[in-house]
Amino acid sequence: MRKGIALGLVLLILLALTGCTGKQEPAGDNSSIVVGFSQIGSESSWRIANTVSMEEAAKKYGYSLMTDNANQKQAKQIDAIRSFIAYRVDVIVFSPIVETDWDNVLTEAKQAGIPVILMDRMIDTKDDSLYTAYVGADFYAEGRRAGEYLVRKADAIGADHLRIAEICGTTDSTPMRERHRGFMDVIGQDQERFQVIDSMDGDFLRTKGEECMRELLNKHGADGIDVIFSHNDAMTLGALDVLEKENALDSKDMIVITVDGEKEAVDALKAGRVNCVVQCTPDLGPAVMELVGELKAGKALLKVNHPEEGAFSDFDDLTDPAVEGF
Ligand code: GZL
Repeated sequence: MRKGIALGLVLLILLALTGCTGKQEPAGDNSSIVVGFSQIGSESSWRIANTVSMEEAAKKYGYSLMTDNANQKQAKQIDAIRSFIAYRVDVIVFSPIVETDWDNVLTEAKQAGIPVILMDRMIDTKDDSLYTAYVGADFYAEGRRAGEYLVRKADAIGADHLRIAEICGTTDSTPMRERHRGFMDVIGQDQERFQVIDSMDGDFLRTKGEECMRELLNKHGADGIDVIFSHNDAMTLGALDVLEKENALDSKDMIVITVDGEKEAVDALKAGRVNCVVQCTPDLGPAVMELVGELKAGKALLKVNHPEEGAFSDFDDLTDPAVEGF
């Protein structure tokens, strides 16, 4: 009898020392909760602000955040997700650079019992059990807001035919596909009045926005373009640099519509260089970390979680302090 008690005591002490008493539920200390985060890169001010949002929110919740920067390469994101699986993180969060080719690695995460939260962009999959929730913009609504602004502007200036040049984000990314679709669903109602004369891939990069604008001016001339619809501020600011360097706006006004809402773009709106800024908030960290907490508490998550967003334009009182960028 005595030997049995002694053996049990030794076992208990060993288990306590090695922590093998099963998963410790965090009692106020959340540092045991590890979040693996695969970020696309740092291609724009939006992306940089988004990374800061995730890091600050993880710190506020007390979670350990393992961040990997994929430098715009899907293969690096897949490698990062596999390393998170090997490390056995509690939750994987990632922003898919493009929508396709995620099923294999997300099946591995599912088989490992690690929940996945999509942040910012969606994936194209037939099996939506591969992710637990999506936190990010309704890009289709953003595209519609851009189109609705243009219709309002055309009415205000009495334009009956506007030639539109589109500078697109990363091909096959959710924001590129859905901003385009939403915009076209609005302006496509009146194809006489609104004609998209060209659409180029600027990959959400300021440098490529410059390249696209130079090519558009070479192909169509400033007099051949009435509207620029650019899928993010970085490309828009690059395009504006070229328009101003080429003095292309001396001969005419161009209607410029951009998406994101970074400070430099809102300042350009206030300075009359841009006509409409559709908001896309990068501050998704708090919503993501809230869902991590709910997951760990065993709660069911809402599958799709959109932030509140709007738009600023030259129809607004731009002296209103609410008109500000991130
Ligand atoms: C949108 C985000 C896009 C931004 C770009 O949620 O995915 O990627 O619009 C960023 O600025 O590069």
